[in-house]
Amino acid sequence: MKDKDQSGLDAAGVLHQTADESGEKLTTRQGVPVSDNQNHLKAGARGPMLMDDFVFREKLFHFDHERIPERVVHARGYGAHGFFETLDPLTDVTSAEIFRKAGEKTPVFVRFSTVAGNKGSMDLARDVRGFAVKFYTKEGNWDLVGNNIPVFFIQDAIKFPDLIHAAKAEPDRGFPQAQTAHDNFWDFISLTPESMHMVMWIMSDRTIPRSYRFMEGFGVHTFRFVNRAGQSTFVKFHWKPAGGLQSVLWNEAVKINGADPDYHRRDLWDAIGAGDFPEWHLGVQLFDEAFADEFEFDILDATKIIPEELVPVRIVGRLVLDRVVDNFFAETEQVAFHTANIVPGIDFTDDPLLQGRNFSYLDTQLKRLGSPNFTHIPINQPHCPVSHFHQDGHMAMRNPKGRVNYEPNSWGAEKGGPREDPARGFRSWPAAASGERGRERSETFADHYSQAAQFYRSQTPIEQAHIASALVFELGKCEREEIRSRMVSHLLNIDQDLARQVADGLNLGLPEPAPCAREPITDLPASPALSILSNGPESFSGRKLGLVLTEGADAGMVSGILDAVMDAGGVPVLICPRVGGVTDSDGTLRPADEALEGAPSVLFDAVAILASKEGAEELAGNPAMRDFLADAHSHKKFIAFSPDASVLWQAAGLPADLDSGCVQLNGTDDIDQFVSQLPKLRYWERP
Ligand code: HDE
Repeated sequence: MKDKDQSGLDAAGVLHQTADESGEKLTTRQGVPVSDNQNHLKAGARGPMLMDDFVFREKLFHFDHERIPERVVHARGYGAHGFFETLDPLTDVTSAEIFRKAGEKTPVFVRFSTVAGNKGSMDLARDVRGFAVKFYTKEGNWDLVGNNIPVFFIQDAIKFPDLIHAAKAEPDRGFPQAQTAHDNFWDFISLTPESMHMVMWIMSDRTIPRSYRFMEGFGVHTFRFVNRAGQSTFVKFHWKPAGGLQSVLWNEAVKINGADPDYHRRDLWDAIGAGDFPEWHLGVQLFDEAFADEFEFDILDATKIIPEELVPVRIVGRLVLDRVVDNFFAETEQVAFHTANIVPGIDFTDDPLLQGRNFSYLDTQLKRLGSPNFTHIPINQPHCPVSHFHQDGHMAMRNPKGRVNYEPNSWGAEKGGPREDPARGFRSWPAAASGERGRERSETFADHYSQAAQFYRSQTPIEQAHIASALVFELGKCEREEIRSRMVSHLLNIDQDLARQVADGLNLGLPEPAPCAREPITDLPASPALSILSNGPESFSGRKLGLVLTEGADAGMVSGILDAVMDAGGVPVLICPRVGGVTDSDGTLRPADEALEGAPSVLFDAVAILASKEGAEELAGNPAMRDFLADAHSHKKFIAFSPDASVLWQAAGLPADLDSGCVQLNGTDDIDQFVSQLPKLRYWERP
């Protein structure tokens, strides 16, 4: 990029141009042109360094300080820009500007993350995903700092450091990285019955999403809306992905982490780059004090949901991500979310988790970003006017102008600086607060199993089986048997069958059920909204087909399948034995997107293999191809193949009799038959 104005001088000869780090000439940070960026200043070509090499010292000094502390949780994340569009105004329940007018668009920045792993950990760890949204509204920044799971492990924020210590790497050995499959985590959890509902969610496929684009988000806590008349309504926030829900299988997750540790961030980057903008609907569950009083659970308890079947989710807007970051550090790393960033019309409740979060986020930003002036960093700056009397501090980019830096003052409206706005300034909802001071947990928080059981009952049998095997896997990694057994004692209060399966898988006898602080409610109705498989996509849109091609592949079939998949909204990825590509039967060069070795089938939602006779024989001898097919088959993917490619079945050790999820392409009708099945994503009937 060129300097905008080489001189930067105005008519009076005053320099106004600020450094924008985008000139053509290499300079120091002081703007001094650099003559040689390859060699430091020496006394003779083979001599010692000279101390007056300020160019070298400044360069190394800055490099030495490049790292800032990573987030203590949610360190690994990826962000993008976009907008929120109000579809259904909410003026009846909130005065928030953002919900005032249909069609109103508000800029947003969203950061998705895993929780436990460090910044360099892999994307497909079994973990909760953060779903943090910063709305740059006309009345200040509103941050909805949510997760992809609507409940949490603990009920009181004072337990958070213990939970996170237990989940992260064990302190003596510094591992395991980004996984909960170890003694410390399950020790803590098995001693914390309030976690049991969350345990069902984290052992489900919710924690191994196929893409950020295909997962839900939740504000988790009950918040408050306040309207212009000063009336309050409780609200829970939901993000619903337009592309439907989708997760990977555990065996895929393990392999994807090796094949592409950046699977989720690459997916977001690619989708936005291709103009296939990820989209979610914002839904709200609205309810009043009367509902709160009659609901079986406490609406302030973040380990509970309010089933959608009980309080429907009203869709009020849409979120579209349409721009990737220009600079990962400047935006994704430096963005600072805070639950206490709320705007007039939105307020907190006394949820004891939310109350604690309201302290933690500001505190952690100071440590991480190094100065209370992190609101001056562009990604954190509100897009509306900001005027106050805060001043100074490290890295202050802007200070109040003029003589007056206090309030009240008598300098008059013009010179005296900003004034309070009693009409529209933020006012806390005047909730009555009383009670004796004490460290207590409300009795209304005491039921830890009913909703865990409801969640389990709401899953399809396939999903229930995944929960059981995830528990067996995770607990199987615990060295101490009493921890495994203590967990099974909790499962007995959730579902007898599940407990038995897990005990069996762990080769354990059944323990006594854990004591219950309150007798569970056993007849809560199943909630279909909680299942991923019941809420999948309606089309193949945004999904990937891995298409393996060999030299001499049938040109008509290649074009036919590419067209059909793209018509279905899918993204075909051409995979060839070598990266340069192949020439099809018509002599057309088909450049490869990926070489076979680098594109295992776990990276795709469905696969197809179009091979000539010779090509198929060569593929049959390639271990990467045999794994490709065997994995696609065992992961229950839809598979299409040209007749010559049928030799691969035997090479991959697969049964000769094919189910209808495996389609031999003899003609274009077969392509249609194959593509029409793709929205189902997996052929679950395959054993
Ligand atoms: Fe957080 N959490 N959290 N959390 N959280 C942080 O703030 C904390 C909780 C969530 O992409 C930290 O800036 C406490 C629930 C997300 O930058 C920290 C408690 C939910 C992100 C913090 C919770 C979340 C964070 C670390 C228990 C879902 C990443 C870095 C009361 C509703 C935001 C930072 C991003 C990050 C504290 C529990 C979501 C330490 C004390 C529940 C998405 O302040």
